[in-house]
Amino acid sequence: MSDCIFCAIAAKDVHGRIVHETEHSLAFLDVNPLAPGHTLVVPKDHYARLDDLPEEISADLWRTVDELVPRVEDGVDADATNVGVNNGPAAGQEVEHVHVHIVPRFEGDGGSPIHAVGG
Ligand code: IU
Repeated sequence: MSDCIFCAIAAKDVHGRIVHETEHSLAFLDVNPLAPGHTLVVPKDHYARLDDLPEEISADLWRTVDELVPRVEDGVDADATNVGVNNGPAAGQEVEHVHVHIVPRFEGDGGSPIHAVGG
């Protein structure tokens, strides 16, 4: 998609702080991190929502997330991570290109867990 920032990063037309790459997925540091090491994992091709992903690309994406979670935690010496997707604008998705957030968490950091609506 021509005006998509994550497509541009995946195409290397725009600089991203890329930390990992597979055949179908790319991981890079969030430009506005919620915590040090906040990483986004995206499919290289443009898909807006999780249920748009073809099976092979979805499998590659989640395999990449699985591999990166411990690496991100180790990299910044985190105690835990929040891993999540804002899947659609009503859920807070601002960039309409699927991205999985890996947010490092530290004991007592005061950050928010993912809560149920109204929780
Ligand atoms: P959201 O789930 O769509 O709300 O998250 C979008 C994220 O993309 C957000 O954390 C931004 O800081 C991040 N981001 C980025 O890393 N690089 C960019 O050029 C843009 C947004 I625009």
